[in-house]
Amino acid sequence: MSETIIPAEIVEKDNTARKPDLERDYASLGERLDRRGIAIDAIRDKVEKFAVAIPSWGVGTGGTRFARFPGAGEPRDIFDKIEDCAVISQLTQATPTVSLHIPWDKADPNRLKQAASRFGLGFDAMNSNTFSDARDQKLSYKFGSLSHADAGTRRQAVEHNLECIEIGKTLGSKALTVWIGDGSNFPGQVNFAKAFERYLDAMKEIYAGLPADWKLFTEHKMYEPAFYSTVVQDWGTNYLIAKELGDKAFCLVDLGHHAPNVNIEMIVSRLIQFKKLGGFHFNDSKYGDDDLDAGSIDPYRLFLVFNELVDAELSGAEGFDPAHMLDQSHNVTDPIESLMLSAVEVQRAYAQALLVDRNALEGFQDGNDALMATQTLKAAYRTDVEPILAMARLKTGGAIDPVATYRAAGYRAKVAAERPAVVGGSGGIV
Ligand SMILES: [Mn+2]
Repeated sequence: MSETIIPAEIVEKDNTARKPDLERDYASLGERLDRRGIAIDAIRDKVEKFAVAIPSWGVGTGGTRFARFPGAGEPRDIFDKIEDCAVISQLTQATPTVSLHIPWDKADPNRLKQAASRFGLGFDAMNSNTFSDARDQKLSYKFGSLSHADAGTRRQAVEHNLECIEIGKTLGSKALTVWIGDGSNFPGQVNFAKAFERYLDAMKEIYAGLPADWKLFTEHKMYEPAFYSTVVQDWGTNYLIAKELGDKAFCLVDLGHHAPNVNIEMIVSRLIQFKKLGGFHFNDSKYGDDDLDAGSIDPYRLFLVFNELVDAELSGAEGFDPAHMLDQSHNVTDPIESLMLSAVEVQRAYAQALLVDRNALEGFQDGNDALMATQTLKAAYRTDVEPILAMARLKTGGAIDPVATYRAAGYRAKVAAERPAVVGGSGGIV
């Protein structure tokens, strides 16, 4: 039995007060879904099994290029971060793993493993960092890392990724995510082809160090920190990388790493079709890579992404097993609250996508009935699945209303007293 941070009686008290209403809402929704030929318990069972990883860096307050306004009781180190992740997991029962970032979270791997297993947490993908310089680093990444013109700098970046794999092996991680800041700020600054060639050569060395049962994820990003070109610019480049490297290499889709209005759900479909979808970094955006909370701006787009994922799941697409992680920046909210609600938003999109009448949709598609095809998606999207999500949490020991329970527990005030404010601190969103 793993330890819980929020006292069980507080969760129990809030759940007891909310349970009668939830049961009525669940029964009512069940009846309506039944009329559509959907068994509510089957949807709830799937939701219960759905998991999304929490990035260790997400529990700290984020910032912008202008400023960072630290919140109270911010985690001081990776062990505090693991405790915050344990709270999110306890109340939502949707986030059983933590994704570490090296070197930000560097610590004795055995101690890390012990700290996480205390709360029943596991480790998701390892994230390397060659987009900023660590304190004791020999060569700078100011002008790139895996694509750097200097062989010594590339070697150092490769070694760092291999070290991340080594740490991950001890932790029980099964994937390495590589995101690089490499690119250029001026036309002519780098030779596109040569830089990409150097990147591919370096990635091949990392890939060679990957254990047989691991996956390698590469993440594309169209701009920032480089503002004219980036080496891993778009999903096409990302696909080429995964294709060049081999069967263990997959593309990671960060929802914020595209130009505005890009049809991300179609990219997802393409990557599934060609067996290269590795997984997601969920967040939302309005103007660019805003790193806002998942589902906060355009929940319909999140639903449409899940519509593709559920389509693949139900059709038994070969090798389909995407990783889910949140990757967002919490600048004005309590990160724990944002992450809990974001995990729920991702679950919500999944549950809604499960409600799509796929036989009817196929018929409308074949019959060129555009209006009814799109209405079929809307019918699923418009369904308020909150009772399903809440019931899944209640059944698995979570909170019916995670934010209400979290606030009732006074966790933030408690850790604010224990954790003195850190000056500076690491931020960073990849
Ligand atoms: Mn990301």
